[in-house]
Amino acid sequence: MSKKKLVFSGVQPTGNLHLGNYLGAMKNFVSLQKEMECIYCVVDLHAITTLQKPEQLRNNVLETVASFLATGLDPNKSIIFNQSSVSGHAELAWILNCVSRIGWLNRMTQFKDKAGPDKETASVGLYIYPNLMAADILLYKATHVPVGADQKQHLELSRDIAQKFNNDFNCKDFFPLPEPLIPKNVSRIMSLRDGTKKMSKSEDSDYSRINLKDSADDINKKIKKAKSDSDPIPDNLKSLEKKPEALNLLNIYSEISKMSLENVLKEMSGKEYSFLKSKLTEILTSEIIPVGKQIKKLLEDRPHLENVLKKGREKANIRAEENLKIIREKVGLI
Ligand code: AQP
Repeated sequence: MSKKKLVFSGVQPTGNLHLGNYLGAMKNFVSLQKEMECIYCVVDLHAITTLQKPEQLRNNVLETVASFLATGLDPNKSIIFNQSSVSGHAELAWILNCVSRIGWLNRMTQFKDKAGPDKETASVGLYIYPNLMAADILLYKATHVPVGADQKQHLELSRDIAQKFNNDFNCKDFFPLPEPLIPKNVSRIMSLRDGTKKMSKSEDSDYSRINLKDSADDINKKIKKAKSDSDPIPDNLKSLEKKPEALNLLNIYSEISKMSLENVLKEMSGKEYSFLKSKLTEILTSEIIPVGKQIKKLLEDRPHLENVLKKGREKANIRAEENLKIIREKVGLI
């Protein structure tokens, strides 16, 4: 088995990328690119597990590529492409559908959250989405997967599927068991309106999230309106246990200012949340506005973005085909 480290991760082109995607995943993508070989994928097949408008989906794919580049991914260092353009993802997903167990999928909490109370009407694709995610990773025999904490359970399933394939087809160590790389402090950025829910693109209220393309005025308004607490900022974490919205704002500030949460509390204890909010607006504006401007600029040159995808697809496809050839043999497919 090759011991070489290889990173794989994906982002769904389902609309405006937000601060959760940025802090939970994309910043990590950029720092990993300096240390390891990386493959970053715009996972359009995952996006269609819920109905998408075709024209909008095409635009969202390019916007996700623009966001990758704007946050610092370099197509000369990392492979950047869209999932549906490498058919091996769908082929391996089918093979892994036959390895994965219904009982394993039944435990996936994200399906329960996304399908809502009437899960009978959810698409089959949404239900088997974690098998496709396993295929995305295993197709390249990736060893490390940078994701937010919401994806931890899916990563564990990918490991189970890899292990079962290796056992079923008597090929110990064929698929590496991929390890999640989850940022320690900002593993889950929460909604600005409800600190018990993760910040998400599909949440109805735009006030629940900071989008990468938000204007300074949007950021200011959203942070002003964000839920916090009427008590002053405490000097210890314990007092924040039942105050998820306040904790979330402090966490975001701590991450972007690169100060530990303890030091943030030391600096701010006794002050009102309006003080934190003005500091947070300032720091978010200086971090996010340049990214948003760069996304908009990149979107003016669609041929460039299409070319990035084309080059990435060519590189990804070579690797995928090499691995698939062996996988087909192992399974007995001619
Ligand atoms: N709130 C979050 N905090 C930390 N990390 C997050 N991620 C997403 N939301 C947060 C991480 O971003 C990467 C890309 O996620 P995705 O867009 O592919 O899918 P998602 O997790 O389903 O994101 P959303 O915003 O919730 O999308 P919708 O609303 O379309 O379902 C992943 O690594 C994820 O962990």
